[in-house]
Amino acid sequence: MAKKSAADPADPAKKSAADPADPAKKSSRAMQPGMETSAEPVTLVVPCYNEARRLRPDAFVEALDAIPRLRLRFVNDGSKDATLEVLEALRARRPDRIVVQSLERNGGKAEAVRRGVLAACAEGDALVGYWDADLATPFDELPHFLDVIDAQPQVDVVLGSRVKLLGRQVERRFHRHVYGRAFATAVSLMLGLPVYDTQCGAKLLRTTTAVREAFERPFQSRWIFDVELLMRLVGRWQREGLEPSTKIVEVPLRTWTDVPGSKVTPRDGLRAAAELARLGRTYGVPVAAR
Ligand SMILES: Nc1nc2c(ncn2[C@@H]2O[C@H](COP(=O)(O)OP(=O)(O)OP(=O)(O)O)[C@@H](O)[C@H]2O)c(=O)[nH]1
Ligand SMILES: [Mg+2]
Repeated sequence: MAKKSAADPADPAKKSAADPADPAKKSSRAMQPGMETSAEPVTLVVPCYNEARRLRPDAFVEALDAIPRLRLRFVNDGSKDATLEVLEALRARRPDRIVVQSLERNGGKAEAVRRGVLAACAEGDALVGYWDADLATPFDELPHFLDVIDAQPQVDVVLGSRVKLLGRQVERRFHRHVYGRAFATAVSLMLGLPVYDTQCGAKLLRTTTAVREAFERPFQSRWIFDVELLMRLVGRWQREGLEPSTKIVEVPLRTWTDVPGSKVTPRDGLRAAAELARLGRTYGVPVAAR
């Protein structure tokens, strides 16, 4: 069950255009692009599985203070450690901007994100994203995602992309980088789209009917649900006569850090390859309009 903040009726996450008390509706001239308080609020779902030791509560509070339109929905994925206590303490620091949703049993990141996104959609949020709890992608990157989605109404999906360029701090372990490049090349052939990075843990979505419906059914994939999400969307857009390459934008990150404590093992890499083959059988190669 979703654990809502005590101040639920006044929850600014439940925005309505007519709510003058909503801080997200007040205008501010001094903010940087993507941070305007007059802009549409955005809810980020943060899946958390046994994150008690890795979570940096101050970083989340700082982000909320720096980006007035931001709300956070943490989904505790049946953690066995003190994650829920840590999240509740964090929520108490900004109770009107943070929701903690707790799932009884560990269902994996895909299901945790799916449940969080569906709950945010049910609240009527027009912009929803998901962001890994380890903050491998720092919140400083979020305004760039918002700039894209604010400025381009036809764009429904913004993907963080870990492109290793000179002058940027994108530090991935060598073997993860090489495996990631091979994986992404296979995915782009399957999608029929030149996507560079589907597996970055930072994504922003406009909750159109297509996007909402893409989260309705559980994902068959546990490890590469981001790919399955794109396959669902690409198939649907093609069916509706929309060009998928106009609906998705990748934002190259300036900073991405390989945060220690990842629960992903080399065996998961093999599982991901097997899941990709299975997704190809389900959604077609390249993804077909069906
Ligand atoms: N691994 C794992 N992560 C989960 C699960 N449920 C939720 N998560 C969250 O998913 C996010 C990603 O987990 P990480 O262990 O950092 O894995 P990753 O970022 O995909 O892989 P790295 O690139 O190695 O960091 C974190 O916010 C986790 O707390 C789960 O069952 N397993
Ligand atoms: Mg990580």
